[in-house]
Amino acid sequence: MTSLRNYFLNGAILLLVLSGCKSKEEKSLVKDEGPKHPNIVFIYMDDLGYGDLSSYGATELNTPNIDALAEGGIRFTNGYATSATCTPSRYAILTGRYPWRNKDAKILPGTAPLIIGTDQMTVPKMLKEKGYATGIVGKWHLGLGSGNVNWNERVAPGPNEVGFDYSYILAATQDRVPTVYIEDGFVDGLDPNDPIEVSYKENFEGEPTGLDHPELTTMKWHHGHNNSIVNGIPRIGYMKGGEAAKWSDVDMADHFLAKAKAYVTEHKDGPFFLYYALQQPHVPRTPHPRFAGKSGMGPRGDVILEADWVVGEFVKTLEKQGLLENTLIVFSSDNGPVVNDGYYDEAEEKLGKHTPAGPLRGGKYSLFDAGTRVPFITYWKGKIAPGTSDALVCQVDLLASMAALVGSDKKGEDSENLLDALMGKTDQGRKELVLEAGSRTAFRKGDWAMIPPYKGAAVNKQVNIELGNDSEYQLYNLKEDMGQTKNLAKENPEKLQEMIQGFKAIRGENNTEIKELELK
Ligand code: NG6
Ligand code: CA
Repeated sequence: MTSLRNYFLNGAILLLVLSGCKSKEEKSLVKDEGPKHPNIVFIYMDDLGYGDLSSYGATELNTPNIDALAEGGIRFTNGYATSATCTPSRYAILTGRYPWRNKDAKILPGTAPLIIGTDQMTVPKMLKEKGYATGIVGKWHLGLGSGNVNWNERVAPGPNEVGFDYSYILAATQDRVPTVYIEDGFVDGLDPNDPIEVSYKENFEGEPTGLDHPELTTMKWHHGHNNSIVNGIPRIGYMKGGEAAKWSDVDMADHFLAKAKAYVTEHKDGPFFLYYALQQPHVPRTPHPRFAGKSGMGPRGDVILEADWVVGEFVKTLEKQGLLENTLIVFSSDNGPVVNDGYYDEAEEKLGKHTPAGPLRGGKYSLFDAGTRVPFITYWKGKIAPGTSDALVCQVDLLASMAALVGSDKKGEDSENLLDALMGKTDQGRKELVLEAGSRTAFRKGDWAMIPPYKGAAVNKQVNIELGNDSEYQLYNLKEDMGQTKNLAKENPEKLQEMIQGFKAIRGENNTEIKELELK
């Protein structure tokens, strides 16, 4: 008995002595293994394609500042948005849930109600529970209010009700009304004597539109975009009043940058999460005069150069505040590229040899890979060793991965913890992924992509993009055929069956939405 007691006692003493003997270095290593609370920044582009950065192969555009993140961090070659348009991808990146589970997660008008439930888990909510300050600067496009918004009062619920302590946003898109900034729910700079009214149904009496008064426009509409005119640009939707609050399109990049820098500076004692959602290169492309003409590729190229400069300035701010070693940056885009998305802005004429989608097929709105495969970079100075990763990663995984980073047990319904892949510790990403374009979905598993047969046009002629619709099943091996040129469905029926089964297991055997779109 005594000897047993002595044995335990000695053991305990030995343990104490051992831990007391640990060198300083060992201690810091041990500490390093626990949950970390670095600052986290998502830099999210709007419609930037897989081939739009020099670090992703562009030869006609030079993007040194974003390239510096790609070269100093992990450049993912299989990084995906969930969807080929904005609203659903933005829903997924914040909630960790596939957007096709929510029927309202489709391109929203500026008057749409909020589509994230205020009781839903989100990246900022999860981080807030861990003591983070949480902010959004830039494009929102996830709806505001609960229907019939009065823009002259506090507009809610919105970002502040789903996890952000601070929000400075544009409500929908740069081409949609209301063309004003909203800070914590209030229209910035609104003159109460000049109230704002917004409608997507009918014009307000006496207000000129792009359709009726093309002579008042300085940017011409190609398709859609012929309602209210703001700063010479005809938009989607009608708006009246709010003159003093209207944004200046050419100053938007500088304006958001100033807000993002101020957020970092004010929260430098951290930890903070900043979701910085840039508006470029979505239409209307309105480079600041400093960048106009700089790319030789028209405004689309110019705003990509502008965005690259913005990213450089933002990173400099982190550096100046001494935060670069303590900040994880995730850079990506909400969907693939489109050249002509509704305005005559010379994007097509001046494109030259540039290929916004790189080697991929399709573009924005497409089920082919260019719709959803986008630049995807993680950067953390001193913590992430530079490299390229082929791991399959998706923005929907950021919730679970950031939760793992900060030691939270919160998860999104479809979010996988890919922290090791994002940190460059493994090349193992997720095994499979459902991809979405409009109301249609496709399936990626390993190196394979399967697109079910869908009704509808093969090409959207307005934007000149192949949508992925075909009367037959399509099966591609992306490793051997990145450009999806060779349909292997007939040649490889076993693989096709495996893909269909895998797809149905996630998407649901009897999904009525798919059934309506499917050919059989
Ligand atoms: C489309 C617009 C397009 C763009 C898109 C949303 C027309 C004809 N086209 O409906 O210009 O605004 O919506 O883009 O109106 S997204 O990147 O926000 O999803
Ligand atoms: Ca977009």
